[in-house]
Amino acid sequence: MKAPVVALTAAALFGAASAAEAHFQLVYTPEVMLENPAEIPFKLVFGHPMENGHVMDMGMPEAFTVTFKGKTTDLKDTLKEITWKGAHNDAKAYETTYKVRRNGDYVFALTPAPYYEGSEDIFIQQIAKAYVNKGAMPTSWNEPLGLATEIVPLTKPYQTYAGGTFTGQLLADGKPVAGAECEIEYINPVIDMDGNAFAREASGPVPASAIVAITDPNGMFTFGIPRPGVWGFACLGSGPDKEHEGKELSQDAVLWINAGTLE
Ligand SMILES: [Cu+2]
Repeated sequence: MKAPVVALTAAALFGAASAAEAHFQLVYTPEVMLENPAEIPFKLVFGHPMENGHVMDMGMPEAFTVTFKGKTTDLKDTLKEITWKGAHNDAKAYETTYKVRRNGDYVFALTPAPYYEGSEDIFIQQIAKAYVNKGAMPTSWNEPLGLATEIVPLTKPYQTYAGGTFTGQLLADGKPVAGAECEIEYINPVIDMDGNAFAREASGPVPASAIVAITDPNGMFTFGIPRPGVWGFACLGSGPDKEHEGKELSQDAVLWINAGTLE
């Protein structure tokens, strides 16, 4: 009779932890500024990257696209289900690869299936964007994609710096969203691309509570980037859809940026 007790304890722990930890929908590829044509790998994982907390099962995403010079290509059929090994548990995630050939900005956008969060009795859907550039030639990184909700970068997202800042504008149905809470995290554990895993030990510091910025009347927020790495912004509940299967839906906008050093 020991196993059920252990399972219950783990669930209780995760429930308690998820109140303090922020969920982030990862759209991760290790190299975001390419010099040469390359087939780049993507891992789509739903987790708690700063605390290296538990990972959550993803359903088949509603959409995964890449937009290059105004043309959007559907990549959903290329997605493969994988098992992602978190520091504390395993979860269903997805992977794919994409061939980058031409110079310019590639904007990847994921609309995941709504995720049921039992501890809050709500659904969460984090519509997430990530950027890759080839040839150091900017093309469209500062243009909105027209997603239900999205963060539009006003700082080049694949090339920001620790000690510098990042500014974004939060939109829903193309209009600025004022007063939204945006949680901010970085990916703390090392990502094992071949092993589909977060490293068990996360080396970086974890703040005592969530880092948060509130959007101004024009939907803008600015964040001073304290350390290099991959930083994520999750603006909560900004999307137009508020309900899924009769329950509350938090339709969030997520954006990933890459911060280096300039020394
Ligand atoms: Cu959580």
